[in-house]
Amino acid sequence: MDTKVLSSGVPFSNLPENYVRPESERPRLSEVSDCEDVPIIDLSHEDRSQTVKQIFYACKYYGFFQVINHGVPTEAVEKMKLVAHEFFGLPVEEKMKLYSDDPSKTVRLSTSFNVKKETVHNWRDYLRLHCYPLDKYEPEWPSNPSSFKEIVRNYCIEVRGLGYRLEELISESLGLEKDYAKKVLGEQGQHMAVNYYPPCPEPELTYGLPGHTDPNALTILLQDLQVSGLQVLKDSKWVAVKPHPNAFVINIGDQLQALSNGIYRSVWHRAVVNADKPRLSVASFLCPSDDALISPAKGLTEDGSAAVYRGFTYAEYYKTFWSRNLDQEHCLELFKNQE
Ligand SMILES: O=C(O)CCC(=O)C(=O)O
Repeated sequence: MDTKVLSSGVPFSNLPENYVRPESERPRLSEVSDCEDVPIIDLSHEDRSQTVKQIFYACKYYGFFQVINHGVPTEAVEKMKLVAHEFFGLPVEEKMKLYSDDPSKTVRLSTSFNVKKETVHNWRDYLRLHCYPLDKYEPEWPSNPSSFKEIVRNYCIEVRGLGYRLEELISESLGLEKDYAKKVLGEQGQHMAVNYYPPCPEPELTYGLPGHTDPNALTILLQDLQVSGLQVLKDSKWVAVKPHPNAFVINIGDQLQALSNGIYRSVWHRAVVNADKPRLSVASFLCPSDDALISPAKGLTEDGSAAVYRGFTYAEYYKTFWSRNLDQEHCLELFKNQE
């Protein structure tokens, strides 16, 4: 049976041809080393100005960091991981009830990235959910496993709170008012991608997700502690981000890069796969409201620095992002002011 998804319960002995990247685009796993100096920021630190400085450094030089003592209860995190595993362990017929390759769907199980647009596929299945406002979207979420809605709802609330705290720290770190980003980004949407990467027969030839930047404002990623796979581009080299216990990985998205006038980086990152074990990650995305007008913050151009990007609405940006392949040039390049 052609089930469309990879997590059908039947293991693969060969990598199907339409997952094989051309030689020049392969991940070259043996050349990737661990990132030894990933910034780890303790959000329970008493001295806020110290935390703000760490955030500045991490966002400017890395575009990503890990947070610990972040306030999201361990129980909420563990339950989220368990229910995600349970979901992907369901019989394929049950999961396929939610299958769609239409990116505009607010709840969908899908595979790869954008199957209708891409020529080479990625070794990933994912459940994508819109999560805010909760009362609007929760009724559409899977009701199998039976605890799914309650667990994911709770997790979403906690993660949103963390996102807001981080946006405040990020605004302050740019020398802006604490609520600057929150005001500009409007009534922020929240999306979740529960990513499931099954064991892959030939991990050297393909990706879970190829290099990309995130189109939203901020990403809060929960990584599988046992199975690593996240890599980021640092100083033009791919490096592996080893999972840190009880941490989230935070990525600056394209919108915060634009708002910061390019001081902060929406980092290129990718997920690689392995032959032995399935890997799970849960990405939570905070997204500006559709009509939010994004442009470099005035406070960052008042000294005469040129605004690197033109103003645009998030709706315009998002449409452009999804009309392209994931691994093309940085989507923000298309929104630059002429020099
Ligand atoms: O699985 C990962 O580590 C990365 C996930 C990711 O980049 C995404 O969902 O956009």
